[in-house]
Amino acid sequence: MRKKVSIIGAGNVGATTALYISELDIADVVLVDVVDGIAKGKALDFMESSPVRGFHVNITGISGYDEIANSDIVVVTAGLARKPGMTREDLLFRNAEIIAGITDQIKRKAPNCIIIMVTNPLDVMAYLAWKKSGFSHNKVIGMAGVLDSARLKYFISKELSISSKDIQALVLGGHGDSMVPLSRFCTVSGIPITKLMSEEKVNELNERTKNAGAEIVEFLKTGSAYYSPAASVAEMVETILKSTKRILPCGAYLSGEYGLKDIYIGVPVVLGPLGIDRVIELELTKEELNSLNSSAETILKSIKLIDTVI
Ligand code: TXD
Repeated sequence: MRKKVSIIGAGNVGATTALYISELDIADVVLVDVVDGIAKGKALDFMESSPVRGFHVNITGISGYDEIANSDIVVVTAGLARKPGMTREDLLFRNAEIIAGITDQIKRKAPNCIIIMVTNPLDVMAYLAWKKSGFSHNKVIGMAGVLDSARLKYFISKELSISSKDIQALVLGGHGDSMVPLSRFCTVSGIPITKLMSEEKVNELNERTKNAGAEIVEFLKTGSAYYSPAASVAEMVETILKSTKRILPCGAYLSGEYGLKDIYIGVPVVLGPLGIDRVIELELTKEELNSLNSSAETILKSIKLIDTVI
């Protein structure tokens, strides 16, 4: 029996994730979108590329939830983007309603799956999905750290004119302005990054990483990044399905680690076949811990705001 990954939301991130996962040839993919025909049309289009691209898994597109039954993983990318005149809080409420509804469906139709949350505001939506689903917290995971770290790795590779393959970079905290890139843990083939570039350059690349999402939005005007987010989701899916137990930065539930409780936030975890195997707790400096705490404060504030939906 092939593994099954369902993706809720067949927009930019959802559809591209479906494509990357299919090309890995590791799981059948079910693509769901509330807009009738979108998922079906894209799925059929992908399948028609299979003879050329050489994958054998099946991609199905639907507008209901029956087909997500028995999914090993459900990736949630559905939601709204901020429109002109809409505040971040408006967006928070609208997406919270959408995610609450979707989580209900997941709970009913795929009660044994692992949920990977992608919708923004990421850490808050991951918390909401965990709470609403009643799943154990190791089975609800947020995707952000893999993307943020990938962006930092790319900037470092460009700066040093070297392969990004040998770069290890770690970004913690919430997904957004408050993320915490940890240059102390950033290495190139074991060489600390600070031995290869000046502190100013490190800071500059950290800042660019924090603004990387906004940098893309500024170019695209009508949407946000999707190739790199989708690639990051696919990496998490592959890690889970192949049981490789890699350490990846993910949105994880904390119950005391880093001095934080009852929150989802980006930290390094061992990602196993059952979801988050364990959270890796690093010893942080006072300054790093302060940044993580202020990131956590922002997330906790938003969680409080959607109390009624939860
Ligand atoms: O690092 C990260 N976590 C992120 C998060 C990186 C990139 C994008 N990030 C967030 O993902 C972004 O802020 C959004 O909240 C989601 C999805 O972004 P995307 O760019 O894919 O948005 P689109 O193209 O607008 O697609 C959203 C789709 C669209 O087709 C809607 O019709 C659908 O979601 N949608 C739904 N599908 C199913 N069920 C419901 N209820 C629903 N509501 C909307």
